[in-house]
Amino acid sequence: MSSSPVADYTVVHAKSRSFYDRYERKTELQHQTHFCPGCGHGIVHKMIAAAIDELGVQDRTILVGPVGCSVFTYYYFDVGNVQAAHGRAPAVATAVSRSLPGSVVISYQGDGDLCAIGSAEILHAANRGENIAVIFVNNAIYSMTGGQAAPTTLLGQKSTTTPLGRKAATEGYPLHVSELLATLQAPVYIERVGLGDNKQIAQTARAIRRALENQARGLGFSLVEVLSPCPTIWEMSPVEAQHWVRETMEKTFPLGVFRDQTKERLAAPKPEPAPSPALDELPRILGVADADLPEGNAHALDAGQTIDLQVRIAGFGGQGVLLLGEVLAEAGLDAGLEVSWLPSYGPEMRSGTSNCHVRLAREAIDSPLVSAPNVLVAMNEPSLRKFDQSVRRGGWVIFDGEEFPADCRREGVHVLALPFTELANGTGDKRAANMVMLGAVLELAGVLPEASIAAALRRLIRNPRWVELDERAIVLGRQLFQRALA
Ligand SMILES: Cc1ncc(C[n+]2csc(CCOP(=O)(O)OP(=O)(O)O)c2C)c(N)n1
Repeated sequence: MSSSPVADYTVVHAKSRSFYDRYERKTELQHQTHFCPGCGHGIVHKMIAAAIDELGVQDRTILVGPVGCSVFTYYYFDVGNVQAAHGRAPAVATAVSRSLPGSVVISYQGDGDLCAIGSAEILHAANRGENIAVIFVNNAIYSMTGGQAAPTTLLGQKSTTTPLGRKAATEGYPLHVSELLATLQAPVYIERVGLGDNKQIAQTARAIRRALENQARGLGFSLVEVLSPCPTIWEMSPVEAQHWVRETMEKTFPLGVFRDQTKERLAAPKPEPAPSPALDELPRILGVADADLPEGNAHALDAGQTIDLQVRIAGFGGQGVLLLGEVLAEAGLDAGLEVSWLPSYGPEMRSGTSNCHVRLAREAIDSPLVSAPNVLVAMNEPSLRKFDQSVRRGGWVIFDGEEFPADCRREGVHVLALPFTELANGTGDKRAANMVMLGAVLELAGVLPEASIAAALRRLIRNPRWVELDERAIVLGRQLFQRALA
C-alpha cells in the first residue's frame, strides 16, 4: 500500500449512468447542452442523475418535466420521461405514481411553472401526500420566455414585467412555497437549499438524494426547493449570479428544513393498499343494475375477422349525432369488442355543430380520435364539407341529401347520398333519420350481431315506443344500403 493517502483512490471522470451517453441537439449546437453557462439547471440535473445511480433506481425512475427550462429533461435522463403541460407535472406525476406503485417519480419544475400557473397542482398534490419527489428550481424569474416576473421574484428585483422593480403594493410579496407547503399535514420532507457556494451545493446534493430515497421507500411527498442562478436573464456573470443567490436571494428565502417526518414515516409505514376489486365485482360495487350491463352477444362474431371500424358522425346539435355514435359503441361493447366514443360539440344546446368519433376494434384502441375515418356519416352539407377530405380511400360517406355535391366526390371513396330525413318520415318520425343512417352503417360494416344492436337500443333508449320506432328506422337503413349496392 502506498504511503500517500491519495494514492489509494482512483478518480473516475464519467457521466452518471442515468444520463444518456450523447445528448441529441442540432449539429451546430451538439457541442453544448441547452443550459447557459452558470445555469443552476445543469447542476441540479447532475445531482439528480447521481442520486438515481447511487440508489440504483434508474430502471424504475420516471421523470416528469413540464414547461420552462425544465422542459429539456428528456434530452438528458435515460429514465422514463413524460413531458407535462405547463404547471401540470404534479398531476401527471400523481397519475404515474399511482398507476405504477414502486416507481420513483420525480416532478422537476421551475418557479414560474410550479408557483404561478401550477400553484393549485402543487398545493393539492402536497396536501394529498402523493408519493412523488418534487425538485423545484427557483431562479426567481421566468427564464425561458425572457425574464418576466414570477411569484418568487424578489421585492425590488427588475424583470421585463416589473421594469422598476417588484413592488408589494402592485405585485404582492414573493411566494414562500416551502414554508406554505410545510403547514400541510401530508408532506414528509421539505427543504430549501441553494447553489450559492460549494457548501450549499453539497447540501443540495444531499437533499435531492434524500427526496429520491424517500420516494423509493414510498414514504410520500417530498419537495426540495433549490435557489438557483440564472446569469443570462439576471444579466450577471456566472460568478456574480452565484454570489447573488447567497447574498440576496437567501435573505428573502432562508435555507433550511421546513418539514421532516422521515423517521416517523419509516417507523409507521403506510398500510398496503387494499387489492383492487375483481372486474366482475365492479357493477355490484358501483350499484349498476343488471339491465344496464351489456348482454354479451359476443358469440355471434367470427373470431378470425379483423375489425377496425373508425366512424366520424357529424351534424347539427339536436339531430341525434351523439346518440347514433353511442348506439354503435354500446352495441360494440355488447359484442365484446374494444370500443371508444368521443363526443365533440360547441357550447350551444341546439343548432350548433356536433360530431363524434367512434371506434370499434378487436385489438386494444390506442386513441379515441378518428382523424381518418373509414366511414363518415354527414347529416348536413357543412359537416360533409368539414370532414369529407379526411375519409380514407376505400371508405364510405353516408350523406343526408338528395344530391351529393360534385366537388366533394373523391376517387376511391364510396358515397351513399339519400334524403335520410325525408325517408325517416315514412317510419313515423323524421327525427329517426339518425337511426336510418345507423342502419346503413351497420349493413355496410356487417360486424355487429343483431342481438347486440337490440341490446344497445334497449339500454340507451328507455322509451319502448322509441325503441320500436328506431328498430324500424334501422331496418329501413339496412334496406337502403342493400338497394344502393344492387
Ligand atoms: C400554457 C402556457 N402558458 C405560458 C407559456 C409560456 N411559458 C413558457 S416557459 C414559461 C415560464 C417558465 O418559467 P419557470 O417555470 O420559472 O422556468 P425557467 O424557464 O425559469 O426555468 C412560460 C410562461 C406556455 N408555454 N404555456
